[in-house]
Amino acid sequence: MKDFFKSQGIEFYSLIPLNRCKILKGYLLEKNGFSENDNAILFLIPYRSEKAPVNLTVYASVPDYHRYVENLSNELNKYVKSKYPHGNFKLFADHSPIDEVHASCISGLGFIGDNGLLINEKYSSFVFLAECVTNLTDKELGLEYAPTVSVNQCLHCGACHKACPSNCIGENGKPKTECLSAITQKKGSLSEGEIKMMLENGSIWGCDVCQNVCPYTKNASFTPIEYFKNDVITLLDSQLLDSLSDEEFKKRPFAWRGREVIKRNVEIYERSKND
Ligand code: B12
Ligand code: SF4
Ligand code: SF4
Repeated sequence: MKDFFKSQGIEFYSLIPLNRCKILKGYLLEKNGFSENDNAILFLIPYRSEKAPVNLTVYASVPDYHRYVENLSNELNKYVKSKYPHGNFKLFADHSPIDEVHASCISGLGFIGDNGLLINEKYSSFVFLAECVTNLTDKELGLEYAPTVSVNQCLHCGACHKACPSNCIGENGKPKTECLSAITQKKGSLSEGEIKMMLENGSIWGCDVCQNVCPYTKNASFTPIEYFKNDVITLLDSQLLDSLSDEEFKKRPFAWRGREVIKRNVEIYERSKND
């Protein structure tokens, strides 16, 4: 498996038994023929492009990572077919059976910041988290289980807490349903307060405030993965949005909500520029 990750340019990966993970959607394991006695190889997908977005978050400006994982899954299937004919492998990301932040942390791939995100020493939190679930053992995979290592820690500097526009961070933080990221993705109409918050924080899809202010982001590396370097949208306006064919639209991270929600946000943004 080391060869596979190397061939795909994936630098950070680590094996852990699933029974150490927090299971969020157990049915995804059962549906794919796995149990909690199987293993997961957690890995990081750095995605921050050098082209800084103007009115989107970094994750919304690059092509959709779910598609990247789909392509990777095809590559994995080709690889394991001859090497491990009796193995069962399945890649997950986001729509996943486990709490990925917790699992990546206990795999030693980074630490959990006060902003709730997995922070990696090289890429900061601008990494998507994914995992390859398999019924094969550590020996068969040629991997060792992650040791309980201590990696760098959150500085508890308070920068994310202070900057969070929704007051979601910290012991008395509001629930994550009030996170600006969730608000920008909500269907229906937004309240005046929500609109103000979205415009003040510069992104019409998602929120990067607690990542941008984190000291670990200052010297973080950009993505080495070609998929996230090309086809980056830095400014999304109505003209660009309307010009995207259905096929092109489907490649964007905001597509899963349909055109209406992102169109609403683009219109709010444009109205504010004209005022
Ligand atoms: C639902 C969801 C959201 C919701 C709600 C977030 C939430 N935390 O509930 C919304 C829409 C708000 C959201 C926003 C974002 N999300 Co989101 N989200 C998810 C999703 C699908 C499930 C999260 C979940 O329900 N976890 C379970 C609950 C119980 O977790 P929790 O309350 O946050 O806390 C748990 C852990 O964080 C951990 N934990 C927390 N603190 C500590 C401390 C210690 C010491 C330890 C050991 C553990 C620990 O234990 C807690 C209990 O299990 C995950 C993918 C996944 N399958 O995990 C992505 C995920 C967390 N999101 C991701 C991203 C990128 C984002 C955004 C940055 C996107 C953006 N730019 O707008 C923002 C960031 C918001 C933030 N600061 O958290 C990435 C995070 C990557 C990373 N480096 O950590 C994930 C992992 C998706 C992926 N596959 O890459 N998200
Ligand atoms: S993503 Fe934005 S709103 Fe959500 S916790 Fe981070 S700073 Fe707060
Ligand atoms: S901004 Fe400071 S407190 Fe917040 S996650 Fe980064 S190091 Fe931790």
